Amino acid sequence: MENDYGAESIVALEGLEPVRKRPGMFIGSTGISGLHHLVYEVVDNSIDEALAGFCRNISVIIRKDGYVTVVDDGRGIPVEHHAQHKMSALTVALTKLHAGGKFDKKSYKVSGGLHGVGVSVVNALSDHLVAQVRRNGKIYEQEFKKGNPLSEVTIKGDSSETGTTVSFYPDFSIMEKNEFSFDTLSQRLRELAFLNKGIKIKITDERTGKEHEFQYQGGIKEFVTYLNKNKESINDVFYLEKQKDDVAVEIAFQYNDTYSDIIFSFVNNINTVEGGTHLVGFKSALTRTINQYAEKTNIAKGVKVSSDDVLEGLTAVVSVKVQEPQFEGQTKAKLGNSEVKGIVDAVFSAALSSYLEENPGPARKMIEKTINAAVAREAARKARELTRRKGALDSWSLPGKLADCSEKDPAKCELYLVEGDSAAGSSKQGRNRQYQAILPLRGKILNVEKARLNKIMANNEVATMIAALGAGIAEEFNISKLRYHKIIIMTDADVDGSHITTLLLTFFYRYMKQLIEAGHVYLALPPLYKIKKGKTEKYVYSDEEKNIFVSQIGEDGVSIQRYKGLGEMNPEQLWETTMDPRVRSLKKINIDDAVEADRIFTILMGDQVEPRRQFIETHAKDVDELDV
Ligand code: 0RA
Repeated sequence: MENDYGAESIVALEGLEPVRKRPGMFIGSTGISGLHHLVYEVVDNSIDEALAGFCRNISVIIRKDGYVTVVDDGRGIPVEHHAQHKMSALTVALTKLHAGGKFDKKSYKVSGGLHGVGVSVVNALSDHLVAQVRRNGKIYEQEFKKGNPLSEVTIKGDSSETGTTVSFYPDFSIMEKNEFSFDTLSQRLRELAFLNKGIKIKITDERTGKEHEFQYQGGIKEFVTYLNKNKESINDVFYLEKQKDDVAVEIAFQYNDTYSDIIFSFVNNINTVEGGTHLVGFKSALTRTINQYAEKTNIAKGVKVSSDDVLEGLTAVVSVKVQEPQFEGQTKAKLGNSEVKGIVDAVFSAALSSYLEENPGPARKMIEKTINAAVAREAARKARELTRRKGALDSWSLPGKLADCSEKDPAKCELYLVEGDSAAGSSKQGRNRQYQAILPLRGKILNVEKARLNKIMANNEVATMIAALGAGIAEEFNISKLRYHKIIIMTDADVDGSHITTLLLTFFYRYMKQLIEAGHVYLALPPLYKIKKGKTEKYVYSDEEKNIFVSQIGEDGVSIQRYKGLGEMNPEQLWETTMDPRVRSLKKINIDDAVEADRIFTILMGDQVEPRRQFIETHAKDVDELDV
């Protein structure tokens, strides 16, 4: 069956019987989608007339009596005598298969529904159809029943306008249900209005009084704006329209701050849901051009952006118009023409690289977005690899540095992230092994080559931490796998300590945001002073507390020791002051803390020198040891 359905055999066909015999072959189905297809088929003819430059307005009316009417203000279907068929050209157009377009070889027929079969198919599947043509100052009309003329073409009156009106009532002995959907038709008409800029398309539902009118001077550029409407966008919409070797290429795209992509591709106004050569050309040009620019401007800093990375947050519409499209794939919705790949690639990469050159600001934002995607993806890969390398995260296969707890219920477990090996040693001895686990963090992780987050991820301690938490990272983060419900950052109360805290919070915020949102992250608050008098010892956590205590016991013979670092406390002291749930105080981190940490991190680690200088100046008194 599929083999009969070549262009040649259709051209050879004359009458409309085959359409009524095998409607599915011509309109896909006799169900609801086939029913809507009838409307699109008529509209497509009007769109063609518009693309030829002769029609500006198209109106679709769903009528109460079950008819659908399509009105356009094109030149009107020719009514003149057709020499070969010895009848009016209008009759030929409506009663012969594939007659449309044959009148006018110059016209660039690009639209046409999935099957592109013409208005005669609609006639064949209509119980009643009225075609009215306004042309030559006259109004002509011809009526049909199940595809057969009920009358000659007759002159009904005078008109100074031109155009075509087709009203049809589907033949429900063939079509299944009379259920024209306003929403379905409206959506496709909106799409057609985006795809064919400037054309005004109106749809009216006389059953309900609903009405939509679409007209987009910006074409698919406005389509992208529409698709990104409720999203935070990263750049203005890029737009390209160019013709090369008979292929018209139109591309619009814009990044938003989400992680998923929306790409619509079209060939001759048909949505190619299976993609094809035009989409391949688009994606490869996008990836290559972004990489080239990122490398040249040194924004990439060695990060290579993959084709997946450039898709993150991308909203794009790729529309091509091709003289002889070859459709392939399961649903014939994939473009096969191989030449189109090179054409789209060439025109798009040229235009995109000039755009990037000419708009360094937006270019930078776009590139950074894709680089962030690449970094996150790489981090996720490393975390996966690490997890795989360590085997399942059972206690015996956990990272060696981790002193795990014996409790298995995550809700009862705590993980202390401890700055420095000596403090980690004390806390390992002082802890309650039942439910407290200790992971040492080397003091200088923040300064790893002026750490960018991606480098930090490669840092062994951080990788170990990801493995110990057990919940993965970035888009693969799964909070239900979290092994500890309290993650407690324990650092010295000095500049290095607060840097490590900033780094960890930034890291959690960017790659494990849910951890913070769910309230799993805490700061340990070690004491600031130890006050000693005779045999009495007291740890205090603030200057106020210190002053109060000293004036209770009197100043004589009192020694006040300021703790410089956790390492100065012995295991018992660490337990008594900082880790024992009965006495310790913890600060629960909320998202605002994390946002602030992220901001500080960006200032400290970012490429912009000026804000960093300002930050350091402002905070000079607290950051005398700063090493950036
Ligand atoms: C063939 C030739 C010409 C116009 C059309 C078809 C035409 C078909 C439809 C179907 C719905 N609306 C339409 N509008 C135009 C051009 C004839 C000329 O040269 O004037």
